[in-house]
Amino acid sequence: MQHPILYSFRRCPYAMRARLAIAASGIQVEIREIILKHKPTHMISVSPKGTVPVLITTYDHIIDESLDIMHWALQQNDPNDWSALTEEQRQSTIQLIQHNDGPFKHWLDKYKYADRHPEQTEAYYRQQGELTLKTLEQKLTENDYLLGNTLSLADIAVLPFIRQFASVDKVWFDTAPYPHVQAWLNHFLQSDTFNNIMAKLPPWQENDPPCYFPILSA
Ligand SMILES: N[C@@H](CCC(=O)N[C@@H](CS)C(=O)NCC(=O)O)C(=O)O
Repeated sequence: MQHPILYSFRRCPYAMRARLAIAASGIQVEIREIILKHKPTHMISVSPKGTVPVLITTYDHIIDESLDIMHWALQQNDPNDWSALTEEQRQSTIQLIQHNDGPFKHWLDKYKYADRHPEQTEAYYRQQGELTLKTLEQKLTENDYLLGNTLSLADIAVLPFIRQFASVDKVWFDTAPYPHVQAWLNHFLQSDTFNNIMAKLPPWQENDPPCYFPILSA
């Protein structure tokens, strides 16, 4: 194996955070875009839990949790110092990510698919998510990014989920009273960092020639 293999899904926020870290590290992987309803047999055989992202390293080691993939990439090369954190920042990062992947993701899914959860209204689910937006707004009032004045692992891990929350009702989000969250998200969405990991790829099929990520500029 010359390159690690990354099973990914373009719009998945977990896969996005993994691709962001891999791209930042400069490690080149063979990327395999999947369709969630038709997961490749090989992916399931190496990671039966069936979620993306899945990374198979060159030593045939399987990493199938997005945060572990981020750490794997940044431990090898972290030119932006995204994971150069003080102990206090490290603790804040853990808290922010645990909250994001736990309660916030729970309400995000309900808000996104409110029609499948008629026990409460869409507005109720959004209000639960807004509790998180309020916390982030407070942090971003103090600093440009979640942990200070530079982008770090915490922003990279959380931003793809805030993007998803914002996209449920963009008109509402753009006029909601969270100007610092809006600016933080918009800055990220317009960045090369984000756009470089969002290139569209056809779904991978066995016998396809390898497709590499990130795409190296000439
Ligand atoms: N804890 C996992 C969660 C990954 C996850 O849930 N990914 C979603 C896509 S966004 C998935 O693959 N879901 C399986 C499915 O929809 O079949 C991680 O951090 O990597």
